[in-house]
Formats: sequence, structure tokens, C-alpha cells
Amino acid sequence: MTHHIAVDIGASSGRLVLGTLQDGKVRLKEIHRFANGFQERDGSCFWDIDYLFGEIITGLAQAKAEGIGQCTLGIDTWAVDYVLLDQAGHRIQEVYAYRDRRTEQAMQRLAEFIPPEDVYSKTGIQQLKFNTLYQLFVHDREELSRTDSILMVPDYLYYLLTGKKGNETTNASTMQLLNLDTRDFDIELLELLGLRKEQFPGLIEPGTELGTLHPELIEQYDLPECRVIVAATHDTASAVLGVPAAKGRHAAYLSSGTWSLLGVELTQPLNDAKAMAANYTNEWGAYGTFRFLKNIMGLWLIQEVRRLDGNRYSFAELADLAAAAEPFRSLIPCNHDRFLNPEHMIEEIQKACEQYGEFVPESIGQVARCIFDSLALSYRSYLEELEQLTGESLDILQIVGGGANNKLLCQLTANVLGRDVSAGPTESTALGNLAVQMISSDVLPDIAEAREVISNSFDIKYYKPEPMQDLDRIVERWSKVNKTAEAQH
Ligand code: ADP
Ligand code: LRH
Repeated sequence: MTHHIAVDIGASSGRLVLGTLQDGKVRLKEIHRFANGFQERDGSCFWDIDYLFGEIITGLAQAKAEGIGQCTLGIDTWAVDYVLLDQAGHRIQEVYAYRDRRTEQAMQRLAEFIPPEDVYSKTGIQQLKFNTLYQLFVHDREELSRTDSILMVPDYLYYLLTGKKGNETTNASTMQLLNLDTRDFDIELLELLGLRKEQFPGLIEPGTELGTLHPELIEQYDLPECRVIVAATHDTASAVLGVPAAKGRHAAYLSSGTWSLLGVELTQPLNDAKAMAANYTNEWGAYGTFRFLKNIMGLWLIQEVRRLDGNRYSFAELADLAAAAEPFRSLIPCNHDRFLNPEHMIEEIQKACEQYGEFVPESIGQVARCIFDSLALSYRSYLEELEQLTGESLDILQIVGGGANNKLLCQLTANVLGRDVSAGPTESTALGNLAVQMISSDVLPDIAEAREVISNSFDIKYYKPEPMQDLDRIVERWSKVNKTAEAQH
């Protein structure tokens, strides 16, 4: 039996998960879990990348202590953020977090040099002001000029572990710098940023065997001997690989964590004018796929509410408090930019309700309810849009990620969509990461088989839509709130 370890670091937490395949089922064991989050310093937002690396080492040492002498290893993290290395291979800067406010005007400023339509037809990537393209556009010129290598966060963690540099493709596509036709960096976009192609070590596909852990690390920290395999290093790419087989249904997925990523898997990009107008993305997937999806603000809203409330309640308790509050009393346009990184999320939600003529939630349960109701309504709008754009009717939404634990949100989603919802596995990202390792190690033949195995290995919950009498009126109110928000900003 081979052991495989997934390092999966999301914006809110990270874990090392041991995966093994036994009797046609994949078994998971969490070895180590740790908190993650960006810190604000002097008005800027940064990740603590050294802390994250330390937690990976702690987790690997724990695996060894639990008897894992040999394994394969893969890493995934959130997307778009990057690390600059100098010629000696040292980090030049602190790692900016994508919610940093320095890219506020970057999209408008870059549009003076290249029409957004051209960027979209080249890359197929949705316009988000924190895409690497915009972050690099506003990055300190002097730092960029002394940069030898530009790596994404997981590429950098791989480099620290193995000394090998590369730009893994699923995550590299979120830079908004890859050209769909050439399947390589777009030279015109690089020139606009004043960058040279040689500053990127080169694209590598998920499944590539990168090497082994530095022997000094193994010795110093007593780590297992790892064959290091390049996972689909963008967490959403791994999450979608880890979605269980849909067994004949026409399914969309919802990767529900800090973000809600709602979409379908395609084998060709869909970057026509309509997809651009709706701002859907075509992120590169493993095995020749594309994730045609929409970023929705997601559980970040409740994470912030919980934090500002002093972490008094667990997420499960917050869902219970929301369940006890009056439904659909306050609606917010939850995907509005104002919620990306407001000074104070609870006050921002209250202000939005006041501005859009909605009941202003006071208690934590009311605020949480407002978030979940609004998220469910946003899933409905985007699922309908997705059907229009792809021309495919979708009869089930497969929710994976931490949000699949939220029974209230899952049931609300089924009710508001009027369609079936499945929930789980919650660790689909680690599973997708492990699937690539298992395929690369010939333990599993391909991703179709991996998804069958995932589907047979976990207890997936199903939610049937319950009738909602006043749904039409609620949907109408929801679209009015969104239109008002758009008109005001
Ligand atoms: P990320 O990878 O982006 O850090 P996760 O996939 O780990 O996010 O999901 C974290 C989210 O899952 C939390 O913000 C929370 O809203 C939700 N969650 C986790 N456990 C529960 C639970 N028991 N009940 C309700 N929600 C939960
Ligand atoms: C989810 C995610 C998402 C990106 C965002 C930066 O963790 O990777 O796919 O858009 O973070």
C-alpha cells in the first residue's frame, strides 16, 4: 500500500491529509491542521509564508512520527498570489494577499493600455482586480527589475522543499497571463508589465514528478522520504478534481469555502462575448480541462462576521442561530465588491441593507441568516446564467468543501434552486490533490476512475428542494437589490 500526503492550504485553514487506496476506497486521515489568514500591516495585507512552510514541516514530521517512512507529496493553495525571488533564490518581498487594496484602480489603469476584451480573448480569465496581472501591474518596479523568478505560492513551497522551480499550469492560468491559443505566457501582456518570459521558470503540468525533499530537511526535522509530485496546485482545480462522479446527472459544482466557485468542467474554453459580459472564467484544469466558473464572495462573509464577533460561536452554531432567525428578511448583493475587504463586515452588511431598503439585521443570527439567504439566491442567479452560457440544463448542484457541512445553506440552496443538491466530500480539495498523486503513481488509471472511487468512499448527503410559496417575490426583491447596488456604484 502506498501512502500519499496532500498539503492543502486554503485562505482560512491548512491541513496535511494522508490518503491511501484500500479495497477500491480512498481513506483519509488528517495528520495536521492549522489556521491561515492574512495580516494587515500599515494598511497592506500579507500572508505569513514562513509560518505556512513551518506548518508543512510540522505536519510531515508528525507523519513520520506516525510511522509513514515513505510517501508521495503534493501541495495546493489558493490562487493568484505570487513570490518574487532574486538570483540567489531568496524571496525579495513579503507575499501580498489578494485582498490588499493596492489594486483598487488597477483594472481601469491597465485598460488604458489594452482593451479588456483583448485580455479576455487571449486568456479567457474573468476580470478580478486581484488577478496576478493587476497585482504585478502595480508592483514596485525596482523589485520587479531585480526579480530572477516569479513563482506562485504553491510553486514557492515546492521550491523550498525540493529546490526545483516551475509554474504549475492550473494556478498559472489564474495569473491572467497565459494565452489560450499558444498555451504559454502571452508576450504582449508580459511586455505591458515590463516583464521578461525568462523571469518565469516555465510551465509544468499537474502529475509531473518534481523530485525529492531536500536531504537536509529530512535529516534536520526527521521527515519521511517523499517523492514530490506536482498536484493541481490551485486549490479550486484540486477541489473540482475531487468532485464525486455525478452518475448520469447533468451536474454543476460549487466549491464552497472562503469563496464559492460555481461552474462546470469543459474540455474547450468558452471565452465568447457573452461569457465575457457575464465575467465567467476559464481556469485551466488538469488533464486538458477548463473550469468555466464564477467567483462568488462565499463564506468569507461569515468568516469575517465570526471573527468580528470575537469567535464566540463555531460555524455550526452560527448556522443554527441563522436557522432560528426569520428567513429572507434581509438581502444583500453578496457578490458586490464592497464585501471584498471592508473595514468592518458586520457594519458593511448593515449599511448595505439600509441603502437597499432591506431590514437592517441586528443580532448575529440575523446577520448570518442574511448572508446564507443571499448566497443561496446568488447561486440561483449564477446557475441560471451558467445554463444560458453553456446551453446545458443542469439538474444537480454538487457542493464540496467546508461549506458542505452547512446543512442550512445546503437545504436553502436546494429550495431556492428548485433542484437537487448533493453535499460532500468536505475534503474534496485534498482528495483532488491526492487523485493526481495516485494517477501519477499508477495507483489509479485516470480522473474518471478517481471520481468513481471518491463517490464510493464517502457518505454524500442529498438535499431535495422543498417548496417555497413566496419564492418568486423573494427572487424579484433579490434582483431589485442587485440592480440598485449596480446603479449606485
Ligand atoms: P478554505 O479552503 O477556503 O479555507 P474550507 O473549504 O476549509 O475553506 O471551508 C471553510 C468554511 O466551511 C468555513 O468558513 C465555514 O463557513 C464552513 N464550515 C466548516 N465547518 C462547518 C460546520 N460544521 N458547519 C457549518 N459550516 C462549516
Ligand atoms: C479559492 C481561490 C479561488 C480564487 C481565490 C483567490 O481558495 O483559490 O479559486 O479565485 O481563492
